[in-house]
Amino acid sequence: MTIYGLQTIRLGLVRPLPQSFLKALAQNPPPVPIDRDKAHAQHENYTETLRRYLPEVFSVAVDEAYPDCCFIEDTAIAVGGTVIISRIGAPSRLGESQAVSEVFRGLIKAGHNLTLQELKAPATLDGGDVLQMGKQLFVGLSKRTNAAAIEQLRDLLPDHDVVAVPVSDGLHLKSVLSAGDDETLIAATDPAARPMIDAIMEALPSHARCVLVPDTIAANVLRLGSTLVIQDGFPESRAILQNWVNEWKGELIALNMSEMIKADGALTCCSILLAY
Ligand code: CIR
Repeated sequence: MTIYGLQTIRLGLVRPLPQSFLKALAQNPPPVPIDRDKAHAQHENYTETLRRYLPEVFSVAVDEAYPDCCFIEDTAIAVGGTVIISRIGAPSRLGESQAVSEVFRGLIKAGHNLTLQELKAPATLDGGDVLQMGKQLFVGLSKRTNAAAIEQLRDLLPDHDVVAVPVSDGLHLKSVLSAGDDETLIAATDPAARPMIDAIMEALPSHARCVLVPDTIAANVLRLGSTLVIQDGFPESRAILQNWVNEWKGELIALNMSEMIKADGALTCCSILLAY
């Protein structure tokens, strides 16, 4: 199934939420502390949703030493069959990639046609800074992702156009925008997002469009074939996204991820999806 330029997602990786999640990094302490049981239930619901829509979902063993380990998106990026193991920009998270790399090695041994690469120091990169739209890879230059990572990505992905996008505000590039499909950027109306949107729209083909939503967290969506997964609890943004989904007669489902949001996590950050 190929939908609007999206390749079929063959498999996904997730990593369960650790008991230590209460110690996860957060740019600002949430006014209401994280409810761990609720967080577990939300993360399990997310995982079950992926299992419903993807042919295969693998789980990386949880590691209590890493309170943020459920945010697996940051540990590696998958571009077609090339998996690039990252070096996360937060020192306390650097070791998270090891177990993810081992799972990919196991998948390769089991016959998955993947190539494993890795970023090397001094590169640092969080997967949350990487936006893929067709053959273009937009990479946020942020507090977590540096120019050395962008240079290495250019060498590792010679058939892709790797475009650096300065992230002046917020944690990651995808904290304020994400790909609805290869030609549709979903982005927040927040003025802080504007320079990032402009840089991306300028580089995309002229027929690409941008769908703006008023809630910043709702601008991070997860596209699973003909289903668009969005954050629950943001009715204005939901109505806009529902209209867009109606255009291509897709399905919209909303997940409540309130406890991940408290640790700066969005929808894309809890999985690595592979389409190859
Ligand atoms: C962190 O600060 O690294 C985590 N608390 C949140 C990471 C979210 N990752 C993502 O959106 N890709």
